[in-house]
Amino acid sequence: MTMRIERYEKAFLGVGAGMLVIFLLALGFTSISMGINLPGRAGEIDPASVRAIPPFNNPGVRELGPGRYEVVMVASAWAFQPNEIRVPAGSEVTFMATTTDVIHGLHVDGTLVNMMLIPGQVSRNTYRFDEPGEHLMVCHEFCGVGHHIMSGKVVVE
Ligand SMILES: [Cu+2]
Repeated sequence: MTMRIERYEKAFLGVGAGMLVIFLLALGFTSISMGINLPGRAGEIDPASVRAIPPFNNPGVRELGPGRYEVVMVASAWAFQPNEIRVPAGSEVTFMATTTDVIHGLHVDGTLVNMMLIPGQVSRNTYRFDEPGEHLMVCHEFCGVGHHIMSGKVVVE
């Protein structure tokens, strides 16, 4: 009886260890081969004075160089500023975003841009928009009664 319990215990530990190895390989594969990474923590900022601190005092889309753009974005209940972003197809776009009040999310549909915007933190993520089209941009962290209207779009021309 004792032997049997030990054998199952050992098998169960083996399953646990095997799953750990599989998950670590999946993590390595997605981050190295597929380029899926956590958005970077690009810095800290005083959430009360976001609108006075560059570059967030002037949100918008800027061209950094040929085919390279930066979107400086301020989220607040319940809007993104800017809420419409236009870039040419093939552009590499770096999103720099923060929030002035509560936690918001920034998800650009159909892309790998999916960040949390946390008061006091600057979030950064870069994505290449190869195909022309429109991407819905939504807040995916419940942020109050206007959460469902907090949206915008990225237009790839
Ligand atoms: Cu929200």
